[in-house]
Amino acid sequence: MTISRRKFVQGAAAASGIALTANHHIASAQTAEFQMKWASNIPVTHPTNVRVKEALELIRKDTNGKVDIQLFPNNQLGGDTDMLSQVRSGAIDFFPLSGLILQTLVPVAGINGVAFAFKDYATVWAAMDGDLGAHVRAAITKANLYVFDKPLDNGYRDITSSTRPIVVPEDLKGFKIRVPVSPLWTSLFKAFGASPTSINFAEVYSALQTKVVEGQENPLAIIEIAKLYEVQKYCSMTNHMWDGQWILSNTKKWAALPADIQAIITKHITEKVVAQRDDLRRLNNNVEVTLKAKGMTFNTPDVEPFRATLSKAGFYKEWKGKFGDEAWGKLEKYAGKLA
Ligand code: X2X
Repeated sequence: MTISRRKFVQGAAAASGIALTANHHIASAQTAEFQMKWASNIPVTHPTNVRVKEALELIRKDTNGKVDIQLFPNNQLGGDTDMLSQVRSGAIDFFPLSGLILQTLVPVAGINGVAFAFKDYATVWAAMDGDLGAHVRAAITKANLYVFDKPLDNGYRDITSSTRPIVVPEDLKGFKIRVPVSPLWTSLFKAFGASPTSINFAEVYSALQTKVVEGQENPLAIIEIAKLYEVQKYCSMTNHMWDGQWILSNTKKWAALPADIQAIITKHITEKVVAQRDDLRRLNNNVEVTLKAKGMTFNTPDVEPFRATLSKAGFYKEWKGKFGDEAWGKLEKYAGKLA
């Protein structure tokens, strides 16, 4: 009885081309011509995923249910390193990833993580939507991944700790800090004399809870949404780098989509990325109050000594050499002289 009713509903949905909201997933799973997976390393409540969900719904609607992209938030499909392999193999269709983690495959993609490069958001978006971003996207394409033009915002990153606030660069000496899996992140904290450990975001909360590491660094929105305040006491507003996510897709699977469908997906993704950037900037600016109420103690260090420490340690020189003159020139076009 149930089965035949369900079949009838599906048949009706398919015939009319109208998405049924109530039975939506059952209906679309049966009728969608393109069933695809969108993977994410952050919770479903993060503004990124709120906007992604809106985009996926509009894509379903505008393709009359032909394209059904399901969101798998919160590392449900694996940690970042694993999800990157899956988007390359085609097991995952869409995956937003930090340029710095993508650096393990596309070396120049880490360039926006050069410490203290972008003085404000106007500079970030001029660079990432301009020549610097275009340079990085060309390299991503060469590595055989499809990438959407506009990266998502993640935010300026700050350092949290369960043991001591980071006030001066010397406070980082020997500091056991989690960093994402990325050469630039490791090099940055080594240059400070810290003791960085590469850990995918999926394991960060437990690494902090069990004190495998003392601290980590992330934008405030992530610290709040992933509840890191439960296992961290201090937050030092170092703003040491801007981080964002390139929206990657499997090249073959993207190319297999009809042009009109590609256009619908691109339109909605692009519009929601613009909205996401606005949402996140606002949240990152306001969430300090919430985190203080949860018991975190904030300090705002003078960043000049941090920058000077990196210069002295040869951080900028090292990365200018690694990224090469062309890419570095494009970074300095926006950031000013760094090395
Ligand atoms: O892993 C992190 O720290 C996160 C969530 O900020 C990134 O995606 C880089």
